[in-house]
Amino acid sequence: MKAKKLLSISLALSPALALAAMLLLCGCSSGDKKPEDTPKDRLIHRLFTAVKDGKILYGHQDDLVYGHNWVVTDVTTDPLDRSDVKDVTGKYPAIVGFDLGGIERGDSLNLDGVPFELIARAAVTHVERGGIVTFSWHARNPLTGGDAWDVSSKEAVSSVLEEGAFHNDYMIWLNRLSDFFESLGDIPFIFRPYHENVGSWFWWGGDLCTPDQYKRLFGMTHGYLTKVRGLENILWCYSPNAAADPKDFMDRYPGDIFVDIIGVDSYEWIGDSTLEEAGVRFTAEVKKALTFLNTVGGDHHKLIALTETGLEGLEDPDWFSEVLYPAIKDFPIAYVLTWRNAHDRPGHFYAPWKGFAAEEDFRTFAGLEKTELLNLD
Ligand code: BMA
Repeated sequence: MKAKKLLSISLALSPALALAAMLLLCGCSSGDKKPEDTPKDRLIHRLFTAVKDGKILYGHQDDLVYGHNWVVTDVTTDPLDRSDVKDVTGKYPAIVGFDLGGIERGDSLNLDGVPFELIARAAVTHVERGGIVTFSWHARNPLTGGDAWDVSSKEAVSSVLEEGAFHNDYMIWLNRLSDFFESLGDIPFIFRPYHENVGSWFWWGGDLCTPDQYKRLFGMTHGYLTKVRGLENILWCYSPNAAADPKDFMDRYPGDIFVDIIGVDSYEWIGDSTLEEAGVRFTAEVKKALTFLNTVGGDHHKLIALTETGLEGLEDPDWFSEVLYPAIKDFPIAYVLTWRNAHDRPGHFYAPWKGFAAEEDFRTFAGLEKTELLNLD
């Protein structure tokens, strides 16, 4: 990390000096790089290879740090070998997701009460086992001090852009985020900031900022982490929520140089419908979104993924093999990630655990042709 210190010092002096320092430290220009030279290149290649082989990697949020009825309490020495997915299938998920909400304030626990120290150890452990990690970031509202869901002001995004009143404060937030990423060492990972941005439930949402402001927020974050902090191991993922018209995704697309993966978040909601109606509606939404992403991914040469999904409480015990799998199997997505199994909210889970009714179906899903969990050699 000494090289990064040198870079930070140069940056404090002048951006031009920093760029020169970066090139010096690399000992090369990016043109000298061979394909698959860096950890990031290798992860991109691995994901493209999975797609080429017709595989969809399965991911689960917060796996390893807690499950439906257990939680890791020994942050520093727990072996992190428990997983609801592994309890049921014998394998860890290929991808594990974690959320960094709270890192911006310097908190020691994330918004769901997970110590960042534990998240860092679990992320590195998972990668050392051969898995892949992805981070989302439910950052607090920088203008109001409320949480990520505080949409009381339409000025939050503009307030942190270069000319905004909270720009410097936001740089401190990005600095803390970067410190966390730097603490992971050289592992490559997927970062998915400012997600579900076509909807309007987060301060960076569709009605809360203009497309240009959104793109500037994403680009500014990318620029700070990569150019200022020299974090080169990040696969940047842009992941709007499934919108009625998927074309809306691209109004806020940050641009090819800022994005490695284009994903979409889509959940099944039952509401007043029957299970069957909800399944049909979800399937149609996922297929519509992935049909669009397939075209866009091809046009822009990007990986595509179903970055968040699930049916809360798995009321449909055959959901994984009979609803999710048929909805995704014909699309070249690199991965699908189901949301977390909260240990402190009994109904808030998205993957089965040992003893739950949908256990058998999940084993069926795990054994289907396209599904890939983590194969430990
Ligand atoms: C949501 C819920 C919340 C949680 C948030 C961030 O979908 O699971 O309970 O705080 O994600 O993890």
